[in-house]
Amino acid sequence: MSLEPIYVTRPYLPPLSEVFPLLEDIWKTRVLTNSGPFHELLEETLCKQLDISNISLFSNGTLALLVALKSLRLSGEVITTPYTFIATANSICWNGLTPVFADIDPVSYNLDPCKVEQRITPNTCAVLPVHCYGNPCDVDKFKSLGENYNLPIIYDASHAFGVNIGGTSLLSYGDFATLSFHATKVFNTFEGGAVVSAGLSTKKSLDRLKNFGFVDELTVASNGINAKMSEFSAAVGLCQIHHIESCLEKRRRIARIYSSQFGQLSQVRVPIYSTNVSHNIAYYPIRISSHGASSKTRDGLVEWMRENYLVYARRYFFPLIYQFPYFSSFCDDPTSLPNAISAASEVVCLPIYAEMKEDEISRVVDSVITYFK
Ligand code: T4K
Repeated sequence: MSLEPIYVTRPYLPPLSEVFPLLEDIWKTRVLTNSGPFHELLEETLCKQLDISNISLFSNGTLALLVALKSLRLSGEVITTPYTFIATANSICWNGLTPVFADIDPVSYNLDPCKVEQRITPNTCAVLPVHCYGNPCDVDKFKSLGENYNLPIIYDASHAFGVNIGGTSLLSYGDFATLSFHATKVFNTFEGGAVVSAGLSTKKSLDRLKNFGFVDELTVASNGINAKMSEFSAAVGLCQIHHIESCLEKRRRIARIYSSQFGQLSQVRVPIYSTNVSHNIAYYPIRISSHGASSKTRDGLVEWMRENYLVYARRYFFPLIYQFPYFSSFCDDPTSLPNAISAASEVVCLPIYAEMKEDEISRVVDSVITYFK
């Protein structure tokens, strides 16, 4: 019997029987977009679910980030991480801003606030950390940094849906926290995203910006864009939300299995999960140390898994942002980024998703263990 491939993720989909009634409503009312009833209900539902006060839905996570930055009317340099998905840096450049890369912490893979501080100059206008893999940044240090230097902190929280720290939503930190609801995320609306903002007036300004800048039918007050979420995506989101807790629990269970199996391999470092944080296990990154005499490497493992087990683990995040040709001119000194450079060459994300079957979990486990035998 031929093996089915196992990909790094597989989107959760609610039962179609739960989606159909909402689609029937859309077909009946013909309200397809422009802040329709499902859009409004999803905003309300997410505020309750995520324990936040203000959320604005977007058509994807990239536009959420782009518009959040735009709303601050910034000019100058934004300090960010080189160890992220390309959309983080793209959104900075699309705003006519200059990305400046600071190094990450070698354990959390998140932007290191001390390294950020070293890169602050009079040109710095904001800091954009990413809660990488859903692991919280050092939010207290970033808060002090923002206050001390009078800089807005915009979190790219694309991976951090549903994460709490000390019982508080991680999304409540920063001037903004942006989310992605892409198919590959813990919570998906096919394509989608959101911005969590601290105050209602900020939310209103984001809502105007994502709707061409319209204040009312006859007034355009800002250089807006179309970044609205459709009623279809909002309806899908409303159906997903009922299943999110069970999806998160299933992910945590798989992470426990992986950690117990791979924790014994001397060359493999498994993620460290803090008891103070309710993790969403958006990704399961392992780190393959390339020190010593072993010929086993991260890239060797990725190839082994693909060739022998049809398991498609992914090298998130390799290459680093400044290693893409367009961004190379934004990094004058790669030697200042040693932690990011070694993470990019040693980390691989293993397949993890709520509906992973037992034989799929076993196949991933076997594929890693046999490589290191
Ligand atoms: N900031 C950060 C930190 C991000 O990670 C992202 C997105 C963003 C901002 C921007 O948010 P969005 O604008 O995307 O909402 C994926 C995603 O496309 C991207 O959303 C995500 N980060 C990034 C980390 O990963 P790829 O190129 O790895 O996706 P792809 O198409 O190779 O998908 C991975 C696997 O998932 C496939 O092998 C199979 C499975 N899959 C994928 C899709 C799209 C499915 O089973 N069904 C699907 O529909 O970028």
